[in-house]
Amino acid sequence: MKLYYTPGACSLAVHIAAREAGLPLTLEKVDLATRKTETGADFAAINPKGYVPAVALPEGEVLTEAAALLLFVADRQPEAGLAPAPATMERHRLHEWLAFITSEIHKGFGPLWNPSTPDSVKQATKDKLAQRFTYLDKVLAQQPFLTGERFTVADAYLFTVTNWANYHAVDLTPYANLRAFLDRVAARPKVQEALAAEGLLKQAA
Ligand SMILES: N[C@@H](CCC(=O)N[C@@H](CS)C(=O)NCC(=O)O)C(=O)O
Repeated sequence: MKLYYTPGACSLAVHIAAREAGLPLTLEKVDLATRKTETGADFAAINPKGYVPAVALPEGEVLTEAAALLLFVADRQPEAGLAPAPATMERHRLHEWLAFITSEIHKGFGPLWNPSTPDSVKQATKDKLAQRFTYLDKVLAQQPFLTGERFTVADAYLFTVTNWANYHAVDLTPYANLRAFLDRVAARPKVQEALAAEGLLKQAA
């Protein structure tokens, strides 16, 4: 499968999940400003919604939406254990986390990416994110990953979007458990591979 991605964007979650699953993956970078891919293709013709992530499947279909893609990746390689079995309570909990991350954290950062957002709205956005991070910090005080002891695709997603705090001076200092979670996920070899492939690892001086 081919992942259309932009370095560090929400597509990174799908990238991490695919590597964790051991799925064969090719990457095609998208310039969101020009809507062109690195091979010169018109991205709007690939995903008319105009945003990453998008995955072109070997069968010829293009699938979009981070949460849907994360479940797709997990289900394509169930033995990797990145999602509980369908129709179990554990699976519903995973859906619950994916919906929370999409709507409260991923889109919770939305106004901070827009240069025309007034400062007052930026501050209100950060205040709301702080409430969500406080909640996550309490959950992660009890367990290493969102659904418990096991890394799932929801952790790849939370890792990706919480790291946007670094771009927007959102202070994560109060959330020791959340910061420990970010370190725990960052230390995973497949996560390091994904970060390196997207050019996101700092070079040693
Ligand atoms: N609803 C989509 C939103 C994806 C999204 O926000 N993508 C961002 C990068 S993280 C993007 O490509 N933004 C460019 C745009 O919206 O034009 C999803 O959940 O996958």
